[in-house]
Amino acid sequence: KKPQKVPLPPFGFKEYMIQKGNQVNKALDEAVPLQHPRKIHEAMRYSLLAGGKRVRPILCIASCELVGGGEELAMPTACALEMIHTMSLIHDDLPCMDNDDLRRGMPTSHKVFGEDTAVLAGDALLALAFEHVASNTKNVSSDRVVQALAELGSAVGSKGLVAGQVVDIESEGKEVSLSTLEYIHVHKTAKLLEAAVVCGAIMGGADATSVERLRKYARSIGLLFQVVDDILDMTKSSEELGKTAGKDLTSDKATYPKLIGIDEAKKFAAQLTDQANQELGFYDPVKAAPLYHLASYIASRQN
Ligand code: GRG
Repeated sequence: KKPQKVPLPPFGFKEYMIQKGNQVNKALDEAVPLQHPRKIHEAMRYSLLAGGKRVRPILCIASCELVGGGEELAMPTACALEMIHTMSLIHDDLPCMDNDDLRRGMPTSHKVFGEDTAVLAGDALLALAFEHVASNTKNVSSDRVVQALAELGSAVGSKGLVAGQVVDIESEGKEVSLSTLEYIHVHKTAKLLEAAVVCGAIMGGADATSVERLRKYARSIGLLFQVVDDILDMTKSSEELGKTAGKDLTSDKATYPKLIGIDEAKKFAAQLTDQANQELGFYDPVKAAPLYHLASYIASRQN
């Protein structure tokens, strides 16, 4: 069947995000009880339950439901994705990395708990992510659970987030080519979003064709997420400085608007949205409504 371009199906997206977000927050709260040793669990909970849009868990659940699985099949993986995302933020904020004082509007983990505990809270969240999927996924074959665990591991390690971070650090203060910028974005941001969608599909019982179709959708929205972030960064810093958009000189960090201009960056974002929607054209538009709207949300988000 040929994919068809369809208009965005009507859907209560805001309510959907709130409802799924609440379910995820409840499951995360239960996944990390405040136990002995208290300080490390306080630090894990502090960062994990500090808000955040919960985009990765919701993508995972939406993908699982699209292929016919119930939310409960994907919930442990959805939680694991947020644990991994949170640990990457804790480590990214450390003095040896970006040295940030604020995250999600609150003091960063190392500012509150000290650097030693922040490192360990990240490590513990990473380990718990894998344990949580392996121990708490119910009614999914072990083959599928193992496949999802492998997908998660590859998204995080030296072929995934860590690769992106390493190349990002190496590129600091240097002129960065478009292909290096894309490498950084694909690895630091898109890989985990890809794992979210792919793992959701695996847990939901998708066949191999569907998993790969949804992987393509996820690759497009993964890069889109970061291109939009770059555009937002530029617009925000320009507004703050009362400058014209497109002339941001506040940091030497490479971004899409800086390398190709704001208009081309916006065109690229539109292209990526179209590519993502094309993959969804193979599915019933009503069932795919959450993923259509998630792509559109990522394309037009303001934070
Ligand atoms: C993963 C083992 C391991 C180590 C960490 C530090 C590091 C290696 C990688 C950096 C990863 C990083 C900080 C990527 C940026 C990801 C990103 C786009 C963050 C913002 O995501 P949002 O907008 O944030 O979804 P909220 O707060 O809404 O969750």
